[in-house]
Amino acid sequence: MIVLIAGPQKPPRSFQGLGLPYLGGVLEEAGFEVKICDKYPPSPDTDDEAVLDERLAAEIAGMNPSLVGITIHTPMVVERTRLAKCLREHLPDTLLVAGGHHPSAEPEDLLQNSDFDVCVIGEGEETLLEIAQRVEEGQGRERTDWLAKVRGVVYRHEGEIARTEPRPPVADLDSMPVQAHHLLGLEDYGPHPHLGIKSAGLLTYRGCPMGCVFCMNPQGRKVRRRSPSNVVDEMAHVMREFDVSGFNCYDNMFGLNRRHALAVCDEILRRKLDVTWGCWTGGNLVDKELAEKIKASGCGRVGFGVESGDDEVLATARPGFTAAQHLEGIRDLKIAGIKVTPFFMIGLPGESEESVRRTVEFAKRCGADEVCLGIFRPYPGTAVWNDPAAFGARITHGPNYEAYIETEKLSRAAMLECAEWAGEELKRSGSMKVEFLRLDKYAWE
Ligand code: B12
Ligand code: SF4
Repeated sequence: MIVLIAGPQKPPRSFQGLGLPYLGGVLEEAGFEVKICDKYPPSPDTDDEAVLDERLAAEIAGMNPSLVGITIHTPMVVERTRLAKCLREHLPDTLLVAGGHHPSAEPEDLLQNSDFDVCVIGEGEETLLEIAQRVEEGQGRERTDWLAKVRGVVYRHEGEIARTEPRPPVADLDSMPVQAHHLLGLEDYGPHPHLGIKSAGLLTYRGCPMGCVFCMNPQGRKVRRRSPSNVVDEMAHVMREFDVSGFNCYDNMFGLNRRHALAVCDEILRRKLDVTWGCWTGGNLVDKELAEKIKASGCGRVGFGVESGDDEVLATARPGFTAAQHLEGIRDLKIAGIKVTPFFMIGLPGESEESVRRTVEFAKRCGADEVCLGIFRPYPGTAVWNDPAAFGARITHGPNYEAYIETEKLSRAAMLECAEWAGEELKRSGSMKVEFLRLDKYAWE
């Protein structure tokens, strides 16, 4: 038995991650028995996550797994490390594997400061399968020299941390099995808050060549596309099997390859699939023709990564896009009748009072009914984290990868003031709903 853990979230859940269903699908296809845990065991007596971790670990120990894999996002590193400690106490001989954004960015540090045995770097399907097969053959955590032959891992070996050569990303996405949604318990996910209906995640391609300085993408830069028929086969299958009528497409940028995006929409239309879906894009990747096509194929909502309304900030942080292009993209989507939610970050390298004002002007001008504004939190593995000075910024580090950024023109205090002002100013304009997200509130500041 292999147990994979994401979250775990407390119900009600509505956004479903695709990482574990992909991993679960590949393991099941190879004959492994797999369980995905994405929620805590019911515990009406407590909300204390340390207690819940302990209960989850005891429950998993009862399954007697040969391997436990856990997804870790940077802001959750303390919680997942605590869960790994509980698991280690119950399962002294079980291989504990970490994967996802954080282990891909900071594997050495994670291994030095946790009970994990192995970090899988980047896309996990082929690497986890190989590890599972070796464990099945009898390899374990007491002697880890066998891991030297597994590409794409960092692992603990005789008191040292060792890294193997990188594994190339999955080349043929069409050959992958359908994600194991049945392991996720898709039945008890609630409606998607933006689409308003029960929906599943979807990827039509992987990889991103864009190189935004604030991004770390385990999929790497090489773009690999699924064939449109393979994408729509999966949509039809998931709708049939899981009583789902919507999809949240997590493609990094829908429309990055215009021909591919058009072909996916055409395939949905050709099969007359009655589906509602949402996606993410940016710049002018979606033009008038594509916007009309995605609307016709059921897309009701697009999250739009603008980030800044200032061209200088964009040139540093998000090369390849200008504010005018973002405006054009949003306009084409809106004209096609699609609900667009632009996302902005205050505090990217180069930010100043002036650039924040431009962002606010952009948000007012773009005609969105709803915008989402956040303060930029730097994450490990990104270009700006690795060398903030190269982008004219300073990063102050706290414990557990908590960090904030200052630019040449804005101190932390001034940045917070500007962000508050931006949020208030947009709310005052009265023309849109404003969501203000903060992932950078720290006790140590
Ligand atoms: C859907 C989603 C969610 C969902 C589901 C989360 C989940 N279980 O995956 C919800 C809404 C719950 C969520 C919440 C959060 N999320 Co989120 N989320 C996403 C989103 C949009 C898509 C994820 C996805 O399914 N990708 C597609 C799959 C195929 O890729 P993947 O998840 O990377 O998985 C692959 C590899 O990473 C690896 N892998 C992943 N896990 C594991 C585990 C093992 C054992 C192995 C071997 C390999 C492995 O193999 C997978 C297959 O190739 C991403 C953005 C993005 N485009 O990736 C953000 C993203 C992952 N989230 C992010 C963050 C910060 C969060 C939150 C911390 C936000 C918050 N404070 O609330 C929480 C934390 C959740 C938690 N409890 O742990 C960040 C992570 C940044 C970072 N450096 O860590 C991202 C990148 C968004 C961003 N750009 O800021 N999220
Ligand atoms: S933020 Fe999006 S567009 Fe930029 S590099 Fe990351 S995935 Fe690509």
